[in-house]
This record gives sequence, structure tokens and C-alpha cells, in this order.
Amino acid sequence: MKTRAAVAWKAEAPLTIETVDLEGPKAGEVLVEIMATGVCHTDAYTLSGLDSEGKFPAILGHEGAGIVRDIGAGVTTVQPGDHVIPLYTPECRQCKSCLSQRTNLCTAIRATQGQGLMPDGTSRFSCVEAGSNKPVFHYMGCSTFSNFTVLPEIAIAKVREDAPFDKICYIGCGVTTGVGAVVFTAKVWPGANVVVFGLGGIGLNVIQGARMVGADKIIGVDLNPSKVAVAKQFGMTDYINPDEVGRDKVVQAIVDLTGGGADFSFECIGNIHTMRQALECCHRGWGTSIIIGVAPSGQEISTRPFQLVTGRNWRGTAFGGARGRTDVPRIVDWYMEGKININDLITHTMPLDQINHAFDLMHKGESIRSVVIY
Ligand code: NAD
Ligand code: AHE
Ligand code: ZN
Repeated sequence: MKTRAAVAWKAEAPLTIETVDLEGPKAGEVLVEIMATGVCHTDAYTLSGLDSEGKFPAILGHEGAGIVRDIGAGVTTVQPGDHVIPLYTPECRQCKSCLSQRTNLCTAIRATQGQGLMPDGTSRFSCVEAGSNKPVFHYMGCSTFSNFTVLPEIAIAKVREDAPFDKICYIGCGVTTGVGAVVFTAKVWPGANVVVFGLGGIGLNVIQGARMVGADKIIGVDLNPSKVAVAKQFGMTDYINPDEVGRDKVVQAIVDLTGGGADFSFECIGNIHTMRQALECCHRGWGTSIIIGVAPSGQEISTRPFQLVTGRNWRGTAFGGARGRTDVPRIVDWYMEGKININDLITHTMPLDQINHAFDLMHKGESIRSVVIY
């Protein structure tokens, strides 16, 4: 079949809208019509050329929602007509990691996914513009910047049918990552002091997760003061602008505000310098810093080992620690029950042919989340 898609031909080049060939689902695979997709900073990161797994040409996008249109042989858990959210972190429920119940990082298809391929080692996408027999690569196993895409059955979460696609697509990454980091990874306790570095599409979801579990102080750190109003609306109690307090004084400002340091900090920027600050602002003896931001390939974090010797913990999280097929339908319920707010974080919507504008808005700091509606 043919599908319309935004193709990333090479790093740093704008996406172009193409008619792409899409092979139907093979055994264990599902054809999904994507109805809406968010644009996450990770898409921009890969497009920038700094992702060691970035492959071109590719169809980016990993924050979608849609409807199952066809299923391959042996698929039993979904059927045509089901509403689904693609999962870049699948849940096979059979690999060592899934069975451990200690992590959400299913390993069943991770190797081929990182190569931009389906589990059988091939791509379902091709495009004459790419040259004959040249594949167009999948991205994070999802490729939601295509109106139709093919996904492994273990990489889709079936969700309720009354939930609006143009909002719940955001649960495919940003909402689950931010709220999940608080609830599943950090397990923030009521009364905890929380610091959030980066008040973007992820950090604001950390803030609403922290408020949901009853955190006390929720301190936001961002260079862009235009994020303050929405951050306060979502639960931020205090704001630190590094350019006002001094970039080298952010840690001290947090220690002062919290009477000794944060119980939890979350780095939602992808900057190795703020990752260090996020660790060092944690309380001696128990404070835990969670890295969410994705730093450019080749960069490394550092701190004095003394920071860890004296009881600070450095951790990370992918997809908020959520087990996709189990937890994503629950998070959709939280949204539908009014426990989390998604609507006010979606600042822009647009058709697919304006998708480059979504990247511009993100880079200029003018959007929280842009959503493409097919
Ligand atoms: P975003 O662009 O919406 O937000 C980033 C925010 O950081 C902006 O508000 C910006 O003003 C602020 N910022 C930038 N540099 C800063 C600095 N030096 N000090 C203070 N603030 C600064 O991005 P997003 O979509 O929220 O994504 C944030 C990060 O999370 C990205 O690195 C993304 O790749 C990553 N991410 C990780 C996961 C995961 O599973 N671990 C999931 C989604 C996104
Ligand atoms: N390919 C990148 C890794 C990027 C990364 O860490 N991705 C996160 C999700 S970001 C979503 O917006 C993730 O899930 N990581 C776990 C995994 O298995 O990829 C690189 O730097 O090589
Ligand atoms: Zn993302």
C-alpha cells in the first residue's frame, strides 16, 4: 500500500512529505493508521545527527495514537478497529527483563529496533525517491510521522475507544515519561521536595506527577521564563532561573530552598552540566537524581565520587519506567478521569505538511507540545 509520510533524508535537513510504499504486516505484526502524533525533543535530537543510532533516510516520530487496520498471522491480542498507542518500549512479557519485574526495558526486539528495522531484519517502508530497493528506516520501532505504519504486536498498547487521539498520542512518550518517572521509577513520596531541570514537554509532566503524589516543594529550573506560568499551573511552587541566580549558584540556591537538598531531582534537558547540578542538589544521605534527558552521543557525565559516597543516588529512566501494554491503558484512564491534564500542554496542532514548523517552535522555545493531526 501507499502512505503519506514525512521523511528525514539526512541529518539537519527539513523533513519532506512523500508518498511512501508500505508492506503489509508480517507474522506477529500489525498495520496501524496513525491518527495523531506528538513531536518530542528526541525526534529533534535524532534529526540533529547526534544520535548514535540515527539512520537515514528514516520516518521519525514515536508519540502516536491510531487504529488497527490489519493484522499479520498469529496476532491474537488486537484486532482491526482497536484503538492503540505505539510503544517504543515494547512489553513481550517473556524476555528475562520483562519476567524480572525489575525493569520496563524489554529486550525482545531492541537490537533490530535500534537499526531501524522490524524484528525480521527488514524495513516495511520504501520510497522511489530513495532509489530502487533502498529501504526507508523505521524509527524507535514506531515511525508515527507516517499516516500508516507497521508495528510488532508486542509494541502496541490497546486503549479505550472514547479517548481522543489528538491528546492521548502524548501518552506515547512525554506524559508517560514524566509522570512515570515520578510514580514508577522514583516512587516519590508525599511531602518530598522535588526539583525539575527543564520545564518542557517532559519536565511539566514530572511536575504534574509530583503534584499528583503529594510532593511538598516542586522547584523548576529553566533558562526560559516563558515556561513559568504553565509550570505554576501544573504545580511548580518555586522557580529558579540560572541566568538570574548565576549558573554556578543553582545548586546552592536549591540547597537553601529545601533546607539541605532535594529528595528527588529530575533532569529533563539532556545537558551533561545540568545532569551534574541535578545530582549535586540532592540531599546528602538519600537524595536521588533521575536522568531523563538524552545527551548527545559521545558525551559523558561526571561528578566527584564523594557525592555518591555521601549517599546521593544517580539513576535514569526510559519511558518513565512504564510497562507499555500494562501501564499505558491505565494512564489513558487517568487522563479520562481528570487525574492528569494533557490538553493544556498541547500548545499547537497542525497537519502533517507543516511538521517542520513543529520543530521550529520547539527550537525557539515557543511550544510545549505540537501535535500533528492526520
Ligand atoms: P523541550 O525542548 O520541550 O524542553 C527542554 C527544556 O529545557 C526547555 O524548556 C528549555 O528552555 C530548557 N533548557 C534547555 N537548556 C537548559 C539549561 N541549560 N538550563 C535550564 N533549562 C534549559 O524537550 P522535552 O521534549 O521536554 O525533552 C527533554 C529531554 O528529555 C530531551 O533530552 C529528550 O530527548 C528527553 N526524553 C527522554 C525520554 C526518556 O525516556 N528518557 C523520553 C522523552 C524525552
Ligand atoms: N538512540 C539514542 C538513545 C536515546 C534514548 O535514550 N531514548 C530513550 C527514549 S527517548 C524518548 O523520547 C530510551 O527509551 N532509551 C532506552 C533505549 O533502549 O533506547 C542514543 O543516544 O543512542
Ligand atoms: Zn519522546
